[in-house]
Amino acid sequence: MSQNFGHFGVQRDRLPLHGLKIHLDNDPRFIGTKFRIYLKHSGHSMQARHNLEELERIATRLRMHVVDMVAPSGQGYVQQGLGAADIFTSLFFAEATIDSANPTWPDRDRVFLTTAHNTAIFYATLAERGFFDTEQLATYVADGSALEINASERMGPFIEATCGSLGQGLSVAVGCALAARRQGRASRVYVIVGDGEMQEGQVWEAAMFAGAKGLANLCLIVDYNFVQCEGPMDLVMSLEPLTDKMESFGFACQEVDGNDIGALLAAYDQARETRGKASFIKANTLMGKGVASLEGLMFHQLRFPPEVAASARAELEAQL
Ligand SMILES: Cc1ncc(C[n+]2csc(CCOP(=O)(O)OP(=O)(O)O)c2C)c(N)n1
Ligand SMILES: [Mg+2]
Repeated sequence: MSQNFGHFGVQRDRLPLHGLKIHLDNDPRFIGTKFRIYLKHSGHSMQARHNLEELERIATRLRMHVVDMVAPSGQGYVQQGLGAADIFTSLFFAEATIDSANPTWPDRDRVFLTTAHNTAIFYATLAERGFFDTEQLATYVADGSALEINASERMGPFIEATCGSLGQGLSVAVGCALAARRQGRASRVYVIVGDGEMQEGQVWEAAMFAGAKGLANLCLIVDYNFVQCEGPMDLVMSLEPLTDKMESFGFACQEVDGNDIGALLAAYDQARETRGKASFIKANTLMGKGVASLEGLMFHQLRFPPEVAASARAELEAQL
């Protein structure tokens, strides 16, 4: 049976995920039953610390929110939200030092989502992390709602920058990283950029600056889901060899399975320990991750009829 999900797309069944699996049981950073003991900025109480299984449950909950939020409009950024849930979970619930009670705390880490259209997962994450009430998620993209399709600073100070115009967010983030370094702050700056967005010229200008200045407090993560508006990356305009390019710009590069929370955490660890260089993480994500019937369907905007949403919801719920 074939389901018509959208106006453009291909089934992604054989595209390789160049994932680097980390076997947590053998990883000295994890103890016993995969508990992550990790203290950053010595003794901060702001960081949510969870074990890996708990983080995976959080990611599933976030995916359920994505389904619930997009379902009423029958179309939207389902595939990107499901695919990026592990990046958001690992950053907001483990890596980034942020305080939902004090979102403008100057020494916080900054997390920028420059693909500002990927809001279902972004808002779900912020709400679950305590920045606003999860009940508000039900208003997503409704007329008059603060939860607009593109995240903007209008929503609150926890949105670090308005980034709907693709390509601009990294420049803002680089400026923040430079300012933090000049001010002697421990803050780190994390930036999630889209693979399609990486084609924007301004991204490379900002990357050149970050590389030249050795911004070691900057961690650029590309959500490499292989899709941009017009179709698969390789058919529109390939970025490859991306890590070689970023390396030549002065970045310390890693490539990970962006749906493996343990691998993402290990990559952040390595980035944090890197001296004198900005970090680049190519996080390969699978569109629709977590819902078998949607995995690998490469649609920029997925048509999402109620029956598909209901079965996706049930499938995710069973994973909790
Ligand atoms: C400068 C600019 N050009 C075009 C758009 C319209 N647009 C919104 S999303 C998108 C595709 C982005 O692809 P990608 O960065 O791979 O993000 P994904 O949806 O795959 O996460 C485009 C072209 C925009 N928002 N900004
Ligand atoms: Mg993409």
